[in-house]
Amino acid sequence: MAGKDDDVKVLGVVVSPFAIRVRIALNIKGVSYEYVEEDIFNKSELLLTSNPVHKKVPVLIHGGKPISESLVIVQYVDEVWAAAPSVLPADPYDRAVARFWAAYIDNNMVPGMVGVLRAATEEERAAKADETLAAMAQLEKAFAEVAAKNGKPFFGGDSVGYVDLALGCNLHFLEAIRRLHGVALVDAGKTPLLAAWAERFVQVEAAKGVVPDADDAVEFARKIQARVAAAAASTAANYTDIQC
Ligand SMILES: N[C@@H](CCC(=O)N[C@@H](CS)C(=O)NCC(=O)O)C(=O)O
Repeated sequence: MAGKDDDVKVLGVVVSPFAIRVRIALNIKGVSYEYVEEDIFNKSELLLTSNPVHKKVPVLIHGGKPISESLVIVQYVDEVWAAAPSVLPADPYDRAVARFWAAYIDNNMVPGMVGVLRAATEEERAAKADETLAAMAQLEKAFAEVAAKNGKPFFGGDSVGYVDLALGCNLHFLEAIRRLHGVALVDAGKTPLLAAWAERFVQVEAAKGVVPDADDAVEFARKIQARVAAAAASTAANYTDIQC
């Protein structure tokens, strides 16, 4: 078995929210790792063989063994580098609640957000924006409960935890949506607690240098939109299979 700090590699894409959450988790734990930038439009052999089922980033390769799915990876990182600070709460009930909200983010908020970016029509975009806003309102309520209970700055308490990672890794895309489509999905008017939380999240040391500038997300979103448009115009090529 590999030593704990041996040979840790992350296959990612700079703007990928899922890769970002893994990289921040490793930073929280103080694990040094090699970061390998993938081109998801032209996947490397290493990615294809490391994640043969989904063929997606991120993949964590620890001591030569690959692990896929960002939330699974974050839990693995938390268990392998178990010394504080921990990412998931210690209490089983609190852990279950954290997993619930992380799943909610990936199953409800992220598809809405991606839908806004990939929408073929303005009607579709508005519907996806509403979907995302509804998810944001739920998350605002969840965070209000955390704040009412202990007045802590993060879902994880005094420091960034599992739910913070799950949500915070999307902030650059939320800002890209505001710039590209004028839709504010986290803002001081509608979600004041989350807006303040987002400002704190990007200031966290472990997130610095990992959360990309929204300009990068804008550029990536434009690339995806161009592919969606090309796919709509062509029956021959299937360009829409890339997800982010
Ligand atoms: N559920 C996966 C999602 C990963 C994902 O969608 N990654 C995107 C980049 S943001 C990707 O690799 N897309 C390539 C593709 O769809 O073929 C996770 O949490 O790791």
